[in-house]
Amino acid sequence: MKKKVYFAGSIRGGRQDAELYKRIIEYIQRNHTVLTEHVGDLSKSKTEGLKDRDVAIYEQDTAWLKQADVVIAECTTPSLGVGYELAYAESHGIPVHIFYNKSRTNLSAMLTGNKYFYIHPYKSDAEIFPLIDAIIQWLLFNHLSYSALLISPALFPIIDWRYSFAGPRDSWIGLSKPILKERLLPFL
Ligand code: 6K6
Repeated sequence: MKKKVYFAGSIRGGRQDAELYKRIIEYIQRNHTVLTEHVGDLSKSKTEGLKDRDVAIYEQDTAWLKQADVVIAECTTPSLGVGYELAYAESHGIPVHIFYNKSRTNLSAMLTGNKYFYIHPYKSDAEIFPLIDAIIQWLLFNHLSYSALLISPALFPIIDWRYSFAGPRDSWIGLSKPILKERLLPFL
């Protein structure tokens, strides 16, 4: 299942890490959707854009934030916009993972001190990619457990509890194939 990732990285705060943002975005895009591909666009400078476009940028970015499954932010280059996005995601209950190169920056206490955020200090860029895999695996696992939790009460009336512990060979907690057919059909 494809996850929607909001990648946050500095634009007007400075473009010195834009190359790294691009690599992270491309890595996530192998299997998932990055809503904010432009953050890694190397052709855009920090002075890019007309002020009258800013309202549209704010509205588009906050709409994307609301739909995101996760925010992944690279915060080595400090950015007011990224800081705002992190707080916005927190206020909407979206999980936030923050990466920063600990030899280059001393991250704000407003981020490191907030237990809502998952903070990932790293030494070399290569450490970022396996962590991103783990973050997305965790999201997928949570999604599955949440679906199982929602489905389980629905299964209650169709389970034949007599077979729960010692059922026929083709049954799983009382859900043998004929029982499934007989009891699921009326719901379909
Ligand atoms: C497109 C590509 C480069 O510049 C643009 C036009 N400007 C923006 N387009 C889309 N999102 C933006 C733009 N400027 C800032 N943002 C959002 O704020 C991004 O999602 C970044 O994560 C964050 C960067 O904030 P600043 O304060 O460093 O600009």
